[in-house]
Amino acid sequence: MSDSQLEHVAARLAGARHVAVLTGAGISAESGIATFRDPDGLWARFRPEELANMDAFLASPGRVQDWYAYRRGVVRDAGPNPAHLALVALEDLVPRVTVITQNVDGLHAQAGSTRVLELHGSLARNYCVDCGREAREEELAAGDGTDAGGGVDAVDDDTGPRFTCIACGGLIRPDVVWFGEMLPRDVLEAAVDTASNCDVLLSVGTSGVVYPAAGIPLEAARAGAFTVEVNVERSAIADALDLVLVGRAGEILPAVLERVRTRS
Ligand code: BJW
Repeated sequence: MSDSQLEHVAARLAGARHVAVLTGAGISAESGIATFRDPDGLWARFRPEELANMDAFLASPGRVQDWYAYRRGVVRDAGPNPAHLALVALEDLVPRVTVITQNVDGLHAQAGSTRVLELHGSLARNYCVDCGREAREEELAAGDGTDAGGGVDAVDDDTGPRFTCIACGGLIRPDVVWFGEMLPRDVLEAAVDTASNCDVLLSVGTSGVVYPAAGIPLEAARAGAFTVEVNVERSAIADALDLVLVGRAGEILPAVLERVRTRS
């Protein structure tokens, strides 16, 4: 990442009316939350098809529930990092900032971002697959972060359901989007609309391999926005974007923000 690249991005941001930011697991990596596809990421240890789809859940509900209980525990102990906070601060420098996140950890809202679109749902919500009733946090708390439900190794054991609905006995699942499932229609529509109408789009910490999310920066590029990637390595969509800033989001975003601030 060169000085002139940073200046270029800062100049574009300073002149923008609407900035869209697509984020992926990489923005939370510096908060201590594992990504999916990095060498030490979640998929290095577990196969997505065994955990992040409905068939896997119905075949081994306890295993999948344990995995999510473990991840809820990790997220509960984590907090926003300088990358999340830089996006919050950007709201004071640009008329409109919309964060479109694939993350289910809630860290953008926790940091203070005011316009957040959660494409893949949230770990914080859980519901019954039979009656649709939302399970309250205290109904799941017992399994979070404990030996029974929390240890990441617990997902190696094939168990029966750990959490069932107190109203109907159905299986409780996280309100996240698994492979083969539709994204929430209103959220996806708002995200595509944002991409089509922004002046600048930042794609931060995503591998750009999961669709339709990976299509959001491509739509922004098609619509004429200035598109920038921030990633420790070039993603699958990097070639389609205007500029790639290689490095950690927690270092690059605060540095860019500082330069926008000096221009304002
Ligand atoms: C840093 C960093 C630092 C590290 N600083 N950077 C078109 C083509 C092909 C396939 C499809 C297609 N359209 C749809 C599909 C099918 C499928 C799909 O995309 N498959 C591909 C993988 C092949 N998509 C779906 O099924 C979606 N649904 C759908 O399309 O519905 C319509 C439909 C229905 C039925 C049939 C067909 C279509 C749903 C996708 C749901 C994804 N769900 C998950 C799990 C969510 C719940 C959970 O958390 O458990 O979402 S999978 C996982 O991947 C998670 C993430 O949000 C998502 C993206 O991952 P992300 O965020 O990019 O993380 P990583 O780990 O991949 O990358 C991290 C990046 O950070 C890396 O690049 C690092 O370098 C970087 N990094 N540290 C900056 N410090």
